[in-house]
Amino acid sequence: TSRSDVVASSGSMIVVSNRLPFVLEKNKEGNLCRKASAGGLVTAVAPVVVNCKGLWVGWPGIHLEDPNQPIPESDPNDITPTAGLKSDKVVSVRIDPQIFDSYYNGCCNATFWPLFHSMPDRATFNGEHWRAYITANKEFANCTLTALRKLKNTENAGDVPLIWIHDYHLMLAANWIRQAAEDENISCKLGFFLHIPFPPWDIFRLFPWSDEILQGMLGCDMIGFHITDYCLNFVDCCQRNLGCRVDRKNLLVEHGGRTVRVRPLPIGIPFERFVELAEKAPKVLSTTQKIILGVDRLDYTKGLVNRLLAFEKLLEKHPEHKENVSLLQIAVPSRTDVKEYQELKEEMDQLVGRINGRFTTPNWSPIRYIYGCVSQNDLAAFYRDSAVGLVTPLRDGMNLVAKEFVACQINTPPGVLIVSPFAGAGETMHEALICNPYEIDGAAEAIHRALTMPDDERILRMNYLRRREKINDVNYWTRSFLAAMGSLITQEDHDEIG
Ligand code: GDG
Repeated sequence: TSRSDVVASSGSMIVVSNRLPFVLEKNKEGNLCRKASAGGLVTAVAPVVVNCKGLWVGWPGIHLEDPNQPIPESDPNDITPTAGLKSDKVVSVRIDPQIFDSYYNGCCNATFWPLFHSMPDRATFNGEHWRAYITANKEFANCTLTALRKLKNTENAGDVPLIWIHDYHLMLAANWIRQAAEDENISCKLGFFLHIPFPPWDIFRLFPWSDEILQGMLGCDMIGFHITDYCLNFVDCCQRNLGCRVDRKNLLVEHGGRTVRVRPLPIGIPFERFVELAEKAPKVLSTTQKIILGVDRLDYTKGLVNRLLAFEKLLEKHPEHKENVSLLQIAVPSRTDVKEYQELKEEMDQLVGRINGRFTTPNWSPIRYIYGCVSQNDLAAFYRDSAVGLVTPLRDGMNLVAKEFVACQINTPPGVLIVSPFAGAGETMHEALICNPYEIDGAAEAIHRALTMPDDERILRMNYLRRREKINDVNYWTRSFLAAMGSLITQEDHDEIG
């Protein structure tokens, strides 16, 4: 970590997220142990929490039978950023398994996920799921208060702790935390970040309890979204649902005698880590064909069906690519308990079979489809050695795959990134080829253009893309969030503290 990479919070911090930064599992001997999560978010936020002796509140990934079961320490060989998070810095949230199912699979993933991605036809509206969401959010709020009281009684006492709540699972918690903290005379700052899009008002108001969502979020001092569009949607909803006074230019909402700030804070990736992975990863693709790469959770928002159809159209309209290109699609199993996801799996299996059946020759198959997860090393090698990165969601908060692809483009000439304008990434990665995944012919043409793009144009576009992501990496994002909360410690302060 170079000096400029140091991110520190001026006070202590409590991160609240649906999942802890690791999951608990039973090993062969039946003992609980931690399994670290490798995501960019955890990598960026965990060191800040560890440095400021902060706490992390979240669900541990399994339903613990014994309420007093202690959280195990990390494995001594664990070198991930969460290893520094000692068990007394972790507050694990326990929720009745049935309630958890209605909250998580029901309200979060069958209601908010499709609705916030502007796919209301896929959303179910169910009072029981909503009540479970309220119960779960109350439990997260209670655990956060436990964490706050814990901080008040430690060496950190005296500073104003920052509470950072993550994502659509926890949109109600802030207001309850604020009220209870006020009642107990504990001061704190509350911030929220939404990792998915915030929908326009005419979609948002389809949710029968939409006022409660806004009131919950407005318990914060600052609310962050990836891009300005989502900020404006939120401000709009506050004005139209709740009648709040708002300032669109400065992104402010007046509510309950307070002014809540709203900010676009586009997330980035650990850029240098991906460069390093790409430099070290051994070659795994032994092929003479050019590879078009897709990497996604198997989710209907990611536009996978449209992508396969566009690739089929490419082979139809530009037969010169037959036997010369392959589509490598990695689809990571996700939310397999939800019906929509099981149906999508079926649809993909059939479509891959149909297209491969139609075009395969004795020496070539057009689609290589991996339903599963690959290692970080292999992923970096795929990113590095692909000619085209195909990121075509129908809707996506940001999309980190687009950013990881450009970070790994260390070869000359580099590959070409294609990105959908309906992803947050499409909003900022201007030098990518922008492609509307709804129009299959146009998408096929975009792939053709990427495959035939001259080297000098590839180099120029990729240089710009890489420069931007290198500067605006995930540490920059964390710093920006802390700065927006007034909690960023400056480099000078940091040097003084030593
Ligand atoms: C949500 C928002 C927003 C994927 N396959 C493998 C693998 N991955 C990793 C990727 C990437 C991550 O998973 C996926 O991130 P995305 O951003 O693409 O998508 P969501 O999971 O939907 O995330 C999204 C994000 O939150 C952050 O705010 O950008 O819009 O929906 O990091 O590398 N990793 C490994 N093997 C795989 O097979 N190791």
